[in-house]
Amino acid sequence: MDRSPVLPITAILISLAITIASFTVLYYQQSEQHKSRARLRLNNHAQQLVETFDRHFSDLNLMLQNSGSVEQLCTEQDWHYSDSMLARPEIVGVQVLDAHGYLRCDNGKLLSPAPHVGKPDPRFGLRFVGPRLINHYDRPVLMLARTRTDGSAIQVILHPGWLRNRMRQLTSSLGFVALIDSDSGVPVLDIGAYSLPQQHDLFPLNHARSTESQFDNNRHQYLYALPLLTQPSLSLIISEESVLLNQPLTVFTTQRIFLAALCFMVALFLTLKIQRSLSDPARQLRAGMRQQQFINLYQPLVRSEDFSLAGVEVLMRWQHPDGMRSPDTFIPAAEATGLIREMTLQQLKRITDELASILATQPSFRVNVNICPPIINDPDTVDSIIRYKKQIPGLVLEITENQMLEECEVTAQSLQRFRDAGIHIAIDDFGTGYCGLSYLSQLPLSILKADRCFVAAMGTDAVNAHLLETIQQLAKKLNLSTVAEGVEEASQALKLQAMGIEIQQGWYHGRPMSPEQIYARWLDSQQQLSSNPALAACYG
Ligand code: G
Ligand code: G
Ligand code: MN
Repeated sequence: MDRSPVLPITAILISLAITIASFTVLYYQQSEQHKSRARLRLNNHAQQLVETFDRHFSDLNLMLQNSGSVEQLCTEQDWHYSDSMLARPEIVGVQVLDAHGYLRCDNGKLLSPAPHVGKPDPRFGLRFVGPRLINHYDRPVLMLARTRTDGSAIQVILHPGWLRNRMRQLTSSLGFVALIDSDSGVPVLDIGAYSLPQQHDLFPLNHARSTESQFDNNRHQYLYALPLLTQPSLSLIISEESVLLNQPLTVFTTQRIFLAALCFMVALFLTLKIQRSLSDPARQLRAGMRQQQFINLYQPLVRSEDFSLAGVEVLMRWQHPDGMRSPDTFIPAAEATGLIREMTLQQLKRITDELASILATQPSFRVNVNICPPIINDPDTVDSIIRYKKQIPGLVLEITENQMLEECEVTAQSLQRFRDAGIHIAIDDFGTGYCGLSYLSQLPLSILKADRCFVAAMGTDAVNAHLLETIQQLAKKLNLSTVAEGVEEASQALKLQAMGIEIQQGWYHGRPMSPEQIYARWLDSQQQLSSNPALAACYG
């Protein structure tokens, strides 16, 4: 049977393919996770920084709200207010403006005369100003300011270094962090190379946004931006080079190698198991039976005296998708698995279908079917075969001599039951077995089919040249009829005729053929009979 596909090399290749595929999927998933984690980490940095700024700004807001009047703040007694403000690390200056726009004191120092710097913004609430150039400061400053109910305002100047320090080292040198104007995206304070996506609709920014694309600087970057809660006109924006975020994982880690090895072993185990079950002979035979791939061929059995068609030997073939298979390739497995029983019953059913018209018109038409010990030793199958006697009146069962070796009580009983049912038994390949001859007289047999080697030896000077005659004499003594197999030449056919052998079989008389061919052959022989009434009377 088909044991060839069970080459472990295919199983290994399949398992290897499965392992590589799983490994790739796993690696791809882990890299994707790795990438999204890198982005999340950046987002978290930004959120934490915004929280820090918000915490400080909301403290300042409270302090600006809960301060005294301009007069109180700018008298020497209350300078401790400025001192407490200036003690905070994020503040470098505190300025008090009166409602008319005069700067009344700066860092707790009364200014006299007070310079006019412009009326405070009439809107309440914390506001952010800057970067702006102010007297005494040699560079633009960032301010938080609040206008109070009396129209006066307090401005605190933020320590740019304090802000910058917090924003430092959150990205690589290729990325940047910036405080920007939420409406326009113009940076107020930035660390790194500030740039924006080439096409974007980020501004005005009123909620957290992220995007990844080609930036104005022609680099591919990831960006995350979110407004401050305490000061929504300001947003924090953080950006990093995509290549750095997408840095590939190490391909072979101990964990992944271990998983791959495990996967390979499981895949190999399963593939071998599946292969084994697919190439299981019983499974293949059953599939063949289900798909009706087993067919009958019929080889003519002819009468010696006139070579007219006396019947057929039914020979099975397997029309496998890979090509026609001869019985030697599958009968042994069918016997070993016991499937031969079902196959033989199906074969008998096919005979009744294919030879229906012959069987109906010529009940004496011989139909030789090969059987084997698993059939003989199973009483149910014996029953089933016996039931076919009605539809196939000329049924003859062939069993090889060697199979008689396994002769036992059951065999004898089964053969007797066949005999009682009128089914004749032929000994196939007679003369080649290793058993004695005693069974010939003990078992209910009808026919000896002399092995084809005896026909082949006839007329030669081989030692067995005359054994066929001996077999014929033996058969006569035992009241058995003789069939000669393997007749390949006219000279052999004529010799057998002269010897008085009843039935001949062989390529000379016809090869195993299809039901249609055997039917045509039978029609021919019927016509010959009808043109010869004397013969017809004999064979009717
Ligand atoms: O047809 P071929 O010469 O390939 O047959 C080879 C052998 O297979 C023969 O000895 C024949 O007895 C056996 N064989 C053929 N058909 C059947 C069958 O239907 N059942 C059994 N049991 N043996 C068969
Ligand atoms: O063992 P059994 O008699 O069942 O075998 C029959 C087989 O012998 C057939 O399947 C057929 O293929 C083969 N056979 C039939 N006639 C001839 C013949 O004339 N010569 C040879 N060599 N084989 C034959
Ligand atoms: Mn046979």
